[in-house]
Amino acid sequence: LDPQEWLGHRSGPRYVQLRRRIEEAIEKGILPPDSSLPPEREVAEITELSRVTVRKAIQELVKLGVVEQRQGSGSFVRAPVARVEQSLSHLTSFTEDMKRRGLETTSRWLERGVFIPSPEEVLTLGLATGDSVARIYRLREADGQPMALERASLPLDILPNPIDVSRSLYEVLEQSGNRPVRAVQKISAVNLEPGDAELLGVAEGTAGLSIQRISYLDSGRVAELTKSVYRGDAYDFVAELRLST
Ligand code: 16G
Repeated sequence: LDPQEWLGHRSGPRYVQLRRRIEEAIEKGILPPDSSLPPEREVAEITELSRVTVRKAIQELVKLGVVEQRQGSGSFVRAPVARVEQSLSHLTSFTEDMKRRGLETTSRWLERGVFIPSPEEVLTLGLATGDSVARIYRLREADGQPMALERASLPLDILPNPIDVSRSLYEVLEQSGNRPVRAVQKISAVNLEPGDAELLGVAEGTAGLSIQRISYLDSGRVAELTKSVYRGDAYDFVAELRLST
């Protein structure tokens, strides 16, 4: 490859030019999903760029979620994400939703324990002065692919031992007779913040869906306040509408 062909007609810093060139190769299918990028040294030779520049370009692609680095075996083009259609008419758990699609749920734990509640938690969960709150904060994955970040808060008498939740929160609630039967959900558009984007494996500023769910027990009491961020590139939320009579 002629270095001019890589860089000749482009502007901007050289690592950005190289990054764009690699992005183009991916878009055109020259570098298909799951294929490996040539080693840094080789790219440097072909392009006549320094290895520092090549490394910087690849690091940018990693940050953008286009490329992933696998320990010991180099950089690979990430396979595009599969979109999931999620019904808004049923009160189901993430584990149930993924299971129905034949996908396995895993969670990366970011926080799980008993905390002093925020004013919002006190108000929404109807806590009394001095009450603590159970919090579970997880990155939810489907077949290993990050899908959503979920921050759930529950009154302690509904979830006395947050540590009991090793897989499904709703399963634990079900076992103690505290499975919510109704929920109100609010969905808003967001641009993912850098930390959240990194956890979800997408580029900073990517579109996301922020979802707040407040769920209720049969008694009418609030069981759960969950604030989630779903990947905008992975989810379609679908609701069925009927003519009101
Ligand atoms: C869903 C719910 C979340 C609930 C979780 C329980 C939304 C936006 N969120 O992801 O409120 O806490 O399911 O899932 O639908 P689990 O039983 O698999 O832990």
